[in-house]
Amino acid sequence: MVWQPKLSLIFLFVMLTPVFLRAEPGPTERYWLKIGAKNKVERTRVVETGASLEIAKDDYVIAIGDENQREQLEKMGMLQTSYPLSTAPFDFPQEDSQFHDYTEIVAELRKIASDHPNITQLTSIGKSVEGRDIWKIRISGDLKNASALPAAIFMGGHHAREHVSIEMPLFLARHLVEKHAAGDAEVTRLLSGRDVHIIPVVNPDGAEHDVSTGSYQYWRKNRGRNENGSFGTDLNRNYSYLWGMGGSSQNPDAETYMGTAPFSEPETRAIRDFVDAQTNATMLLSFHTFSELILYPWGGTDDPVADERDRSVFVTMAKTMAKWNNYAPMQSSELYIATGDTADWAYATHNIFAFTFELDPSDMFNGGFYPGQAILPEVFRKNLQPCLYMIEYADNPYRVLQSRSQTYGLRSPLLD
Ligand code: 0X9
Ligand code: ZN
Repeated sequence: MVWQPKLSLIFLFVMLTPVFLRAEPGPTERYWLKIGAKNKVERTRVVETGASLEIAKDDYVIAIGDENQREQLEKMGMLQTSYPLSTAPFDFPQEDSQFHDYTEIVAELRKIASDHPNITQLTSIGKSVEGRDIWKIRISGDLKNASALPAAIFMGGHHAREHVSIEMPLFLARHLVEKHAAGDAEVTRLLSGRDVHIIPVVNPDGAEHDVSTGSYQYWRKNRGRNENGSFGTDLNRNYSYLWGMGGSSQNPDAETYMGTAPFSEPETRAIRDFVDAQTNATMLLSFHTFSELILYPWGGTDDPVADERDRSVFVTMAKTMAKWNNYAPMQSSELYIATGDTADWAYATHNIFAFTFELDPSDMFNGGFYPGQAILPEVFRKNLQPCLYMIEYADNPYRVLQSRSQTYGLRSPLLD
């Protein structure tokens, strides 16, 4: 019911848009797909075609897919409506100058590092397919001993078109160093006992590709060349835990292409090698967009996390963080089953309490992947406390199971 009036609005927009502003439909045309799917079994069938699921409602989902996936879903009797992506009216690059492209990300990180040399270290953890460095900024109030301190890891930009997910970790880095420099008591206390690692963009090639033409490309994957000549592996399907066991595609053309092997991509290998070596890490947060969700393992299976205490930590943390950002907390597989994502791997392999946030906006009618820069301050505001909370509890995540007053004091600014 919601879809129809919106569709007609979009239709109107398209009809009024001068022809020269529209991309020519071609064989590689991709589509918004409205698909009838009432439960996670049906949602999983959708992602298994290789389409990427963007919005899940009670009885339908919105996905992005190519002609092939559109046909498959039609044959499966699930497709309700489809709509060419190239005519979607969410294209405001000229007004989005506050977003950072790769050069600006690097410049910003270099500035943060050179302005705050005593508490930061900027290193490349590896190179992308096209040879771009994947930068990580480390922030600690006690750099010399940081490896012996509890660590929290934040990352963004696995998916190219999810630019807000790059801005959030960049903001966090800026916030921490600036508050520290200003003598903010809470941040100074927090950083004095923690080792924070921030990787704003895991997929720099994809992010660049998405903005390189002056209009958004709706690109998701990395930019590796596949055997059939197509481009890209879905980096959030390329981690090793239960790789290829559901919710990802073997078709290189698909949005959710799993790659040729676990960690076949240099970008995921860089994250793997860094996290493997970071033996002090207990918390990890991977930012994505959009839908306003807090997701915790497992995402690759319906089974809940087996360890009861760990499960309680995940649930308690997700619910606590939801109070600040008002996102919906849930086990990842409740959204849909997808194997090979970052959080499942980090928890399965290293027992790290790993979360995925789907940041603002709530849906495509509020801008989808391209909501415009005006939303950024609000996204930063509501997601700052969840980040500080993860850093705070990195010393012993099981502390979240104790009552607040035992550990925290109700008047802590972190709980305001
Ligand atoms: O599908 C993804 O990789 C994430 N959503 S996105 O729209 N940003 O692409 C969600 C991953 C959640 N993990 C699982 N459901 N396993
Ligand atoms: Zn994503």
